[in-house]
Amino acid sequence: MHKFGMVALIGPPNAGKSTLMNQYLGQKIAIVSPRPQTTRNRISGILTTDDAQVVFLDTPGIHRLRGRMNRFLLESAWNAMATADMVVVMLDGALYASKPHLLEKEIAPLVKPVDQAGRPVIVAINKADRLKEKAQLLPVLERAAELWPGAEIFPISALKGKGTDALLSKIMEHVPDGPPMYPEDQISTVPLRFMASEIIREKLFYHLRQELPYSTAVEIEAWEEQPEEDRTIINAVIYTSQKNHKGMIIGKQGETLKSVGTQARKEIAELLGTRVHLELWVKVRSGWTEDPGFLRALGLGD
Ligand SMILES: Nc1nc2c(ncn2[C@@H]2O[C@H](COP(=O)(O)OP(=O)(O)OP(=O)(O)O)[C@@H](O)[C@H]2O)c(=O)[nH]1
Ligand SMILES: [Mg+2]
Repeated sequence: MHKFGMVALIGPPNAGKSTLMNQYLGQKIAIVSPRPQTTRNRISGILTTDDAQVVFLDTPGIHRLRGRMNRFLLESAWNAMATADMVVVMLDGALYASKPHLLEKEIAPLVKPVDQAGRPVIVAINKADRLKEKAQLLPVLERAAELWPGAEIFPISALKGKGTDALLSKIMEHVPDGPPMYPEDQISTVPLRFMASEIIREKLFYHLRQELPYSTAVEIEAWEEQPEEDRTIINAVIYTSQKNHKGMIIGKQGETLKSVGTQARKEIAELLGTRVHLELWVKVRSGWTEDPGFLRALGLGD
């Protein structure tokens, strides 16, 4: 017998959803940062074993922010749940162990939609490695058990890969029978161009302070493969919605943009297995976070 199914990873921003998916796939498919609202698209990661194929759907963190882009982000998380055979709800256990009042606030927007989706639920309480005493997780475990009665609950560390095997075994129990949908060496349905733009966006999260990364979007403008040179030429535009952010993204004497470019180029080269020539431009595009056409061009929403 062979199994095939889709698993939606849902949870508040910064819970570790993308980290868990990368951990299962053994490589970075989804970008990760220490700041909330890193993921903006639904990103698939395909795990193929001898007798099963599981498609993880990583989703944007669920929050209550306003604005069109945020509505698009929520939409893609809810659509992932509707598509999936089951849902893994991920919570930052370490955060709620130290700040219990945040638990209710952060889970409030997701409880009802998860119930309404009517899919089997497993709860992963993440970042257990941050706690000296596992007992500190008890209040979080108890609340999760109240909210999702009957759901299996797993304390894990997505980062260190602790408890993740047990979680995967339980996920597999819920995966229906079915033939594989993808070739065994395919690891995502996300195109390489998009992955490259995400790598650039990730570097912006690490190099820019405060709200700056949230005003940015990255679009690949040109992509030329030159196999005889073992080289890929990529031109990318970093859009910002704020005029006064442009200079900060470029940095003094272009330093910030240069570091972003250097780090992104190295990682994109690893991804493509060729040398990469990366050119970055920064452009102001006022109001892009409210422009549905542009948001769709970035692949946001479904
Ligand atoms: N200590 C520790 N840190 C973790 C763990 N899992 C994730 N992190 C860190 O938590 C931060 C957020 O991780 P992400 O995987 O980007 O979280 P996310 O849920 O995808 O966040 P959004 O995309 O914003 O919704 C990163 O700095 C991760 O390295 C864990 O198990 N232990
Ligand atoms: Mg993420």
